[in-house]
Amino acid sequence: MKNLIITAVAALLTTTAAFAHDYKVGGITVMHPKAFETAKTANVGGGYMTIENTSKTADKLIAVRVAEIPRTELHLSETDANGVARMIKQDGVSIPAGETVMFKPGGLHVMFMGLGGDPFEVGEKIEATLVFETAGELDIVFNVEARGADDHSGMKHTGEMKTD
Ligand SMILES: [Cu+2]
Repeated sequence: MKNLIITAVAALLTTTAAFAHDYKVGGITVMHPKAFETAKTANVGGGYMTIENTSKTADKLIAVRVAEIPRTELHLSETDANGVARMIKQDGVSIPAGETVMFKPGGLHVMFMGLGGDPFEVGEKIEATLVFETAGELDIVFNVEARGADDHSGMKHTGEMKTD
């Protein structure tokens, strides 16, 4: 009977952790990493998440590695004075001490590049490793979700054009 209770508690904890979809390393917490489904012909997809730094030391996200995708970059979407939107490659993204940084459509995002012919599908999981300057490496999973109204995949993508 005792074993049965322990099993039930373990199952409950596992379920809760999976639902929360958060990841921690040092003072860094990464919340709800997600990506949107992409069209069959899309060559790029965006990754979004919230990163909180509860430590007293500034940190910096310097790379995102994904084994199955040719290249992954950190991008910032900006709209200039003429209303033209473009994406600018970032060498790293600072996560100041005690602050929370949001990666979201129209702003900072992870750019998965070179998808060619292998689109993201709803329910798919993208295993990735985030590399922080101070906290080190953190394995996370981006859940692929249905495309939102605020998706930016139709935007002009200068980073992609430069590198192709
Ligand atoms: Cu981008």
